[in-house]
Amino acid sequence: MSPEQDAGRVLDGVVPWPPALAERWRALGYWRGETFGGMLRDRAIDHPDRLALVAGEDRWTYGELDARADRLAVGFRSIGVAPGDRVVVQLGNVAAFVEIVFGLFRIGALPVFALPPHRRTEIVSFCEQAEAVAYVIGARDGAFDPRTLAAEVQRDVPGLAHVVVAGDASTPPHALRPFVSLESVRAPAGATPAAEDAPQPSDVAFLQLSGGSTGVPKLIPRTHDEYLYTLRRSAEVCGLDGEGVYMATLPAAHNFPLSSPGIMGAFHAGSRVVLAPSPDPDTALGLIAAEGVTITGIVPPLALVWLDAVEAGTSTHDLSSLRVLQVGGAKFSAEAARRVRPVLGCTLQQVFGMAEGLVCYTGLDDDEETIVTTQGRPMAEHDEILAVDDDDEPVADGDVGSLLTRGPYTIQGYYRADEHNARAFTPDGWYRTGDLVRIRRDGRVVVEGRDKDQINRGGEKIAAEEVENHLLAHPAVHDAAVVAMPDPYLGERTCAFVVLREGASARAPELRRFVRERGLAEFKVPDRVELVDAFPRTNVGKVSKKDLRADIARRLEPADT
Ligand code: AMP
Ligand code: DBH
Repeated sequence: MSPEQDAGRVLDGVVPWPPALAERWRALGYWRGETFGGMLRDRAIDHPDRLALVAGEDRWTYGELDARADRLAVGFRSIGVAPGDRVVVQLGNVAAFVEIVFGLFRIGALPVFALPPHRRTEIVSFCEQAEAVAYVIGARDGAFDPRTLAAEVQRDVPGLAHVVVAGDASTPPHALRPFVSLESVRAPAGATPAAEDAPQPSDVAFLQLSGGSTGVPKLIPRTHDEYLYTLRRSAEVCGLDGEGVYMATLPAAHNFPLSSPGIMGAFHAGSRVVLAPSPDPDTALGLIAAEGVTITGIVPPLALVWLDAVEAGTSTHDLSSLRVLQVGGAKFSAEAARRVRPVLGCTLQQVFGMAEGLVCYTGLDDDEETIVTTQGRPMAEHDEILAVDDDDEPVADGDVGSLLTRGPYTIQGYYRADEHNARAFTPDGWYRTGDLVRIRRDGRVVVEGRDKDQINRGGEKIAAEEVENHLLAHPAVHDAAVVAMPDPYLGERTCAFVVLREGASARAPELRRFVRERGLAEFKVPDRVELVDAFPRTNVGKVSKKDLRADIARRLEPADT
């Protein structure tokens, strides 16, 4: 392929793969010139009548899913969504999520994978950063009505041409323009998208989200070619084939249940996907039994809930079909990890991954000690990992260092983020993961901590700076510093230390409410607010978050004992 073709459909603000590297990954067989749309078509041709997707009442075969994707591809095109356009998709685990993203893939439009907890601030930011032409939402979920949110987003983002609702599309009175229903977008049966709309394998397929460490969450461009490699290899490492049944327990748009091997890896392998509407043990473990689920992936706090429910006998579902329980997104303690096999009767697979690329897995055949005490090894032979010190020099073998990585599927840069990219990548193209790890002599990685300014709240990532900025918007707040505090269940929760302006007064509940009312995902609202007179400082005068973390950990101790 020529360098011109390498660039594919050029999207401004994407750092392209250097042509020589792209050539290398092709020559080594990592990139095989596939696209998502083509992959689904191939599976549908191979086994049209095999069940592909189970979600609530919906049970679709590969043939049906393929035809539905085509009808939505044509439908989105007809309302004006063009190849290369960005579409923010915010749906829970419903069948529509799958047909919509494949519909968009087929016309080379890029889903932006918002998560169900995101609210106005996040969605507006995604729409603006991506200059999205459409925002797809679902049905009401308890007290939360996505249509109310969408109407607010429409007001804040003038360029947003369409709000598409997979569900009741009646438009709220304060909306600027009428919403459209997914049903009205869908083209008649038999419709097929134009061949020239189809993307190239080297094109960016979608924008994934970064947990981030900056004021605004960054968008991550992933191409068809490299992401399809991750699916193929993940399915292999996880032992998922056409006989397997993968259940998305976490929201399917998240990179872990999307791709490690996730729903996309399951489709790639021609296996069946089950979407769990809720991760609670009754629903999720019930679905494992009812649908014969063989593998699913969850975060550590959820693993604790499942282990406790089964051990206590409050959940008695038959879990004999479950072969692999993946746990990732945050550090799983060895103590909890040890309980998985005896309690659930399946193999634990630790997964240490990131939406930026690199994914490490423990092997299904690894000895129990390795499974329980490490986060596995990178999935690709040509993944490079390096633990470095503050000067980017490699640390001694087995010492803790900051993890750098590069390889056949780790991005070259965030979307439209030149300034941030200069810090997040080294001049030699290594991605700075911000994770502190030990790399064992056998190549296994053990995650020991973090040197990025982020809180990992049971797998939900919170950029300290983002929350600090919202606190600083309060008229009584002079300064704010958000740090992690230990939590026996979530691993970490957030504590905001706040210095008030002289003479001003504000109490913790008011500050928490203020952040919530700024339209932020609930998990980012500080769990605790501590009002202090001043912050501890480092020698160079910076706020010492290390001291603040120690301070709050100390304050929590008496309550624990
Ligand atoms: P993101 O960049 O938002 O996709 O989040 C990826 C980050 O989640 C990693 O860089 C780690 O900090 C964290 N993470 C994911 N899996 C694990 C794991 N198994 N153990 C510890 N941290 C993890
Ligand atoms: O936390 C993550 O982002 C994550 C965890 C496990 C991930 O992106 C993945 C596997 O692919």
